[in-house]
Amino acid sequence: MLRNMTPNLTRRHLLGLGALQTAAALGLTRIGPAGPAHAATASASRRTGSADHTPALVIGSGYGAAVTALRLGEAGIPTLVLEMGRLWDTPGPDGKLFCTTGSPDHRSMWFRTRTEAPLAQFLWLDVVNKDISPYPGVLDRVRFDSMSVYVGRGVGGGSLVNGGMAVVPQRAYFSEMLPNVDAAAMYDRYFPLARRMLGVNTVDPVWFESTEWYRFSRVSRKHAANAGLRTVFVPNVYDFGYMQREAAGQAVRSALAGEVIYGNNHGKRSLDRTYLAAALGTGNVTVETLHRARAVRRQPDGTYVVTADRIDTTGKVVATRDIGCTRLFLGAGSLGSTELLLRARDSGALPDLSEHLGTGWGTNGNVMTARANHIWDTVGANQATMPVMGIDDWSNAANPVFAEIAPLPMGFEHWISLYLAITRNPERGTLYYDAATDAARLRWTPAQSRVSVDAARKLFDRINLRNATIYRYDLFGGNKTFADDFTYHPLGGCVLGRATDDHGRVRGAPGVYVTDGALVPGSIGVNPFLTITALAERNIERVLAEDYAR
Ligand code: FAE
Repeated sequence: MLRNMTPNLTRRHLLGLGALQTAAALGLTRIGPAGPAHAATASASRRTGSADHTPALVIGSGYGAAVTALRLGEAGIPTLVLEMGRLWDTPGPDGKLFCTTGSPDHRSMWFRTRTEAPLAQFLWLDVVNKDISPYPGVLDRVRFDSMSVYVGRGVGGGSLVNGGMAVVPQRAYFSEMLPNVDAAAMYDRYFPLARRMLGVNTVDPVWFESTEWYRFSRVSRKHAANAGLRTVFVPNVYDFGYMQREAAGQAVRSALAGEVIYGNNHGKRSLDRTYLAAALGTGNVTVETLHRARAVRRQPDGTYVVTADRIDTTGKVVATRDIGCTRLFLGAGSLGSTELLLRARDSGALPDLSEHLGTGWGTNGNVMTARANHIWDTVGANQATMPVMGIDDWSNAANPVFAEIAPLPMGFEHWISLYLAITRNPERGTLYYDAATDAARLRWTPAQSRVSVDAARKLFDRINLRNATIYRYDLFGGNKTFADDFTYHPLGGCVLGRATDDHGRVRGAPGVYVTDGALVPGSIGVNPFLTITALAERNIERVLAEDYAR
């Protein structure tokens, strides 16, 4: 079954979508250009004559990885993509690919016995989380001592679980964070390219003003305006034409049925329907799912070998494979790519990797908060899950904050205004390799999160004061008014120009590249996936032009 498709699919997308669809139906872990029935002879190994070597190996299938796989495939380079999660294209017994947020089941989270939703409580009661059976579910919460990180797992990475907001960062801040990147090229070429490829669109402002589904945004806009604050529409990759049909009762509901963090069954242009479908359509790209890359080593001839564990749906390792590659592209996300390189450096496999590896990690200043509205300021029982508006106070030099107006769709009126604030937090953490657990750990303290809370508090104190409202204490556990112990936006660890060169080439390992959010130094001021996509486009274009021309 194909989820509803993007309006401007090319023949290449359709070929790729067909391969994804058939692979899922057959329950295969290998999805290749020739279709899954021919998986054993899929292109990457066929062309090199060896089942264990591929010219290009991409780890992960999120934004950076998907861009890289497509451009390598278009250039005619046989490419293998390894993804630790599953392909989300097979309906469960309920006929749906993904479970709902309200009734999560095994599909919701990555090998858990209970869900770990960001909003743990309502009226101090643990009514949100549910017991589930362990399974390679689509959302993971990676826990470190004072910070946990939400990430997507599956073909498409974070695009499967995120809120779809596709925001171009403020140019001055982009240049401050990434001074060695030519901003003109990014803003003239790569951001527009990324927007087009991802299918970015904007809610119809006329419909927005009248629909019950965005009443919660309009109420928050009014309260922001009362405090003299500006709001802006935020573009998204959710198909708003589809959403309007949902509202009219003409299409199966997804964003209007509470679906988001555990996946959208319809409407969202996730990477499996954009970049990855196009990549498979080139005929040169193969995806292997349920494969977790664990180790990287260099061969005497300068090629690399990646050791990967193949797991089954119980999490058991059913095979361990060594896959050789001429070039290795890491797209396992900020945590995944950094961990692979830290392990390789500190275990002695790639001893020349940079001392900057693991540094420059940040939460993008994420902090969540909620306000209690007056009884007459109803936010609506019906709320769309895709945010479309933000309070934009980033130009306030004294306290820059960009706060997305977030939905809280509970199916009844609760008078809560929820926000995910992105603050300009200069604090940076460090990821390091812990040999005892063979995993990356994070040095990050509660004091470092407090910087984000202080900035968000200044903005929301102002809104509360002008509207005579208060914070909610019952949602985040421990009577907290700010959720400062998790992030949706992990960034950094292999920062561009430090652990890599200015185009993602890993220092100390020629032929290895970082393609994902690990390149961005901890903060970008807006939701990050558009920046990650555009940077990946820029970097792979240069790598194809220079490194493959040699
Ligand atoms: P990412 O998308 O995380 O992909 C990495 C992939 O690599 C995943 O599929 C992993 O399973 C896989 N992987 C990791 N380790 C391995 C390994 N060892 N072997 C094989 N595979 C591996 O990387 N951002 C926005 O811009 N707008 C939003 O509205 C937004 N909302 C969000 C909401 C939620 C709930 C979450 C969790 C995130 C949200 N984000 C949002 C963040 C966004 O999804 C994230 O920045 C990008 O997905 C990061 O892209 P990367 O390419 O870095």
